[in-house]
Amino acid sequence: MVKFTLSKQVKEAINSKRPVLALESTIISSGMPYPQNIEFHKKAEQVCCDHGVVPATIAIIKGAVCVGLSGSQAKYIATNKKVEKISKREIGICLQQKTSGATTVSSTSHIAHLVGIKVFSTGGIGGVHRDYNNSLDMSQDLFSLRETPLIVVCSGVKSFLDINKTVEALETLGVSLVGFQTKWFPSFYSSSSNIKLSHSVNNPIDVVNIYKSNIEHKIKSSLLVVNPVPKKQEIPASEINKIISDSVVQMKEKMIVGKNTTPFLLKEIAKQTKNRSLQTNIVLALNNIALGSKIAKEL
Ligand code: PSU
Ligand code: MN
Repeated sequence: MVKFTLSKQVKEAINSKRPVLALESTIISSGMPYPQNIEFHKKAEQVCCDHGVVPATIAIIKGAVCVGLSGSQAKYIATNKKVEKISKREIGICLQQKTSGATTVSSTSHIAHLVGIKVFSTGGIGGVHRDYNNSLDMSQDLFSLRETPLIVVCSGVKSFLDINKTVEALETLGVSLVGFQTKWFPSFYSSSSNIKLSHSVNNPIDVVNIYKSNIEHKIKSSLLVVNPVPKKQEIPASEINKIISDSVVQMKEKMIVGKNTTPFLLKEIAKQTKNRSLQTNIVLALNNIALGSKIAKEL
């Protein structure tokens, strides 16, 4: 029998069927620097509470799968350098070695599904990397979306990925994709890309109805809801693209590969934009948490 360490709040909410929203911890440990990461985490929990939803941040702490973190556990994830970025394939390894891991979209969705949580909000999912033809780097997030029946709310994929290939991969893998009040696939820092979506919805009820219908029809993949960053806080593609290409060059020079690429690029882009990208990242993630909370309540 799998053991989970559920916080008291999360346990009570799941038992009494009150709304819960899953949150990942890699965005805290390697997606943002300290202290902005812990401030973000506190705001994230506050947004959930304001909507009457219980936040369930997922992480592995010293060999225990935690769903819902205490203040000190969150601080540990936000500050301890020993905390590794753990994808789905590393859950067992982390548990056996009794180490600590911050969960990505793939591991967070897997664990959320196991404990019966149905809605998960994050910043941007992983996707197909720009040099996929050479590196074969395609995030495990895409495969977990194929295998896990959740509603996942995000702002698309970071524009340092290959957005076209990622959107194709989502279709190939059978992930249901809808834009929230948009007809365009968002590109994380920017509210739009030049990729037109086939479907969009205007309110949380529509999302819930599509999800319920998928479940009734035994569809096992996720429903991915893409929610653009508010226009006021976006960084237009024209401004961010040059910075992204420069950061990708840096990454290649430093020979950064595999799971270190995403954390490196997020950091490098934040440095080059003097933290403007970090502010945008925080705004869009909180916006996704607000929408995820509304959807969780509607369910
Ligand atoms: N998006 C962000 N910040 C992040 C990530 C995504 O805004 O920190 C993390 C997520 O946890 C996502 C992971 O699952 O990056 C993808 O990593 P990779 O490309 O190595 O699969
Ligand atoms: Mn990868």
